[in-house]
Amino acid sequence: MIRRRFLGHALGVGGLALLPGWLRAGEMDHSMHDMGAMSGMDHSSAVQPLAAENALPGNAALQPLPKLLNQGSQPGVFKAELIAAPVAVELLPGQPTSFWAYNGSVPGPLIEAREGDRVEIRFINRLEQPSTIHWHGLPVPPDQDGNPHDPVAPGGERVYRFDLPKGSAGTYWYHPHPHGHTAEQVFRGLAGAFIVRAADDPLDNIAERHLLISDLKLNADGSIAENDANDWMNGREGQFVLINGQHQPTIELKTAERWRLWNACSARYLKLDLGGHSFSLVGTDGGLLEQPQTLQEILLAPAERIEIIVQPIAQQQTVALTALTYDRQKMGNVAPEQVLTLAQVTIAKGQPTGLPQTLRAISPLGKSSADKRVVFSENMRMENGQHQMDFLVNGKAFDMHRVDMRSQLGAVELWEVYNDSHMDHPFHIHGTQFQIVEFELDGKVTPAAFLAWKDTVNLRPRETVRVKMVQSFKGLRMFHCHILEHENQGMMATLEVV
Ligand SMILES: [Cu+2]
Repeated sequence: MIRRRFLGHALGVGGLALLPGWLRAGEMDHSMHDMGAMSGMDHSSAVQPLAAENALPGNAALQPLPKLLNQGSQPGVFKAELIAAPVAVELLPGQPTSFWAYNGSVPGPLIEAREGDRVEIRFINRLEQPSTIHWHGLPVPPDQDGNPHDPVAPGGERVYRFDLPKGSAGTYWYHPHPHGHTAEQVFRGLAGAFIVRAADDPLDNIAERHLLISDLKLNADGSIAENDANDWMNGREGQFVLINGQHQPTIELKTAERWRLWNACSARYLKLDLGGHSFSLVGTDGGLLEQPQTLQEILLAPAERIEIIVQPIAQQQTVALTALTYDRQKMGNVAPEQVLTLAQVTIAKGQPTGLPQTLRAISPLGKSSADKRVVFSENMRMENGQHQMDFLVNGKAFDMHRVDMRSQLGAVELWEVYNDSHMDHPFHIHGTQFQIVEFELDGKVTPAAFLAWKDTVNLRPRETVRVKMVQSFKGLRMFHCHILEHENQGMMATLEVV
């Protein structure tokens, strides 16, 4: 019934029960596809038993992300095709899992382009739902940025075109953003990494490794679990956390390495720890910091990215890369947080590589010409005798046909975002990078520790963050909570840049 091509196997990399990015599969036939295409908004779906937590093996060497090949022949143009379609992958023996994938790969292929490049990606939608591609974090014109207003119909296609300006080098990603289907399309496998490189990268002498972290909620029969009521309330977390599609892989670090990490989970927070070893934070969502920052752990909220330098140590040691417990104040009767092992890392004995004191200059955004206030809130109400949660921005659920705010093209604005709820929510805005000015919680104001470019920032319950930003294209921009179940249920609003 299911045709499969295991390219990874042909390349001599074994282990069918893994889900590495290089493992591609043929399309599924339609009967399976229809089963997988049930609406993710159905809160009353029959609950199936989940696969056991030891059902996926680990301990295979971490594979690099597959790359999207540039099919363009002109210098300075990155031209390629992304096809969203169902694929079947055998994670559990004899029980194939139907993912939705870009070019048959979970996660999708890595796009690597350079500052100054023009990007032209033909997107072909072979799903049975409308979809779009949103270029998360990149300064892409609104009509090219996969807004829910611009769906690509099932069976349809379009070309996304945009330029990568100087200064845009950084660690981005791409994922669907259609109205009402974003959470489901991402948790079924549609997300990929996008790196923009600078001509003059001060760290380009250091070997690079990519860790795209995603989350998988798998039923015992191999199907991807539907969201249950708890997932819709707190955001979905699976029993498996994957790196580049692999469960608990191994990493061998022989010399200093520059790691780019993506939190591509729907809702899981990752408080990353490397066996207590310190590392240098060198970049955030929108590229390099001014100076490296030495850290021992860092919280990566959904959609955030970082670049870190991991160095050899005095004696070789194997340590776990873990997600430490972090209480994001989930509601209801939920399991206590647990430390999660993400990977085993063998760090070689050796001398650390010196890092430049200055990575680049970041100019602080100047005086704001307009102030905006955004309030995230939740509201519990009864509907047909059942509890129903609303997730709101400034008291309203998302309406695609309403403009919620307007900004002037090119104006520096100060945005005050307040989380008036009991749960953490990560704030994300499209089309630009912002600078965090300060946080405020319980009357205590904490200035940002250093200048950095960000497009996503976490808010604790009752916390305020103040950020400065500029929008550089006219048109509609979305801003929303990046717990995708919350976004899906209305914690999103529309900014019109005029
Ligand atoms: Cu949220």
